[in-house]
Amino acid sequence: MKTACIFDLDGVIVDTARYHYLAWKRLAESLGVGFSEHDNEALKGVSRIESLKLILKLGGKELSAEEFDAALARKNAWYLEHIHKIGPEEILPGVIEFLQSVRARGMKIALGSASKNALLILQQIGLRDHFDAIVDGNKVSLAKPDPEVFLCAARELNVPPQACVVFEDAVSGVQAACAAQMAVVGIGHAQVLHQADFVLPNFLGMDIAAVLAKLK
Ligand code: B16
Ligand code: MG
Repeated sequence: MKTACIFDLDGVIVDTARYHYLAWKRLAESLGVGFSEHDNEALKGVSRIESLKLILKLGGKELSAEEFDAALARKNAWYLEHIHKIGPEEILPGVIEFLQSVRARGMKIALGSASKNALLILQQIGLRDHFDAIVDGNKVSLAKPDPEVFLCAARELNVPPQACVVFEDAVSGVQAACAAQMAVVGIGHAQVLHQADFVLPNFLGMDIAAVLAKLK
């Protein structure tokens, strides 16, 4: 029996990917590396450190440990310039109604995100109070596809992994949920997220009853 839902943040609750893109592009160009929206796809769901490693690889660049940390800090400052301006209008379609259906069914709700800015983003969009537990990049050290973030969320909710349904938009996140032995609903394209139990384009017109029926 499923008693809890765990939601990824970026790409599931809110689309912050374009703000990550703008900040990574600014950083990449400051380092003399060209960076396109296509390149940005590989960074979705990937931690901040791993994202910078990918960009350096793309440009064939190397940085000292100090330069690497300074670059991470610059990127985050530029990202936060955007995040401080966002509000509830950035919540993806159907998300609020879906969260309400989960709550109405008496199920618990957690966030399982790689972002170290997750709490700030939830506060900016006014959804903080919808979550019983928030597990983000400040609480876990192993990046998706490691299952740590979702296992930690289940522990915080005090439910077994098998009782959880994860909602994820990134391939690495779907793999993390599978490794945690949780049911997983992909949000996005079925060809990309083929390891999910099933895939929805978004939450529009969906409620938790329909999801649980599909998982049977
Ligand atoms: P931050 P998610 C992920 O969020 C993003 O998809 C990914 O692009 C980002 O690099 C990562 O968070 C770390 O974010 O720099 O804010 O700590 O999809 O796991 O909610
Ligand atoms: Mg995501």
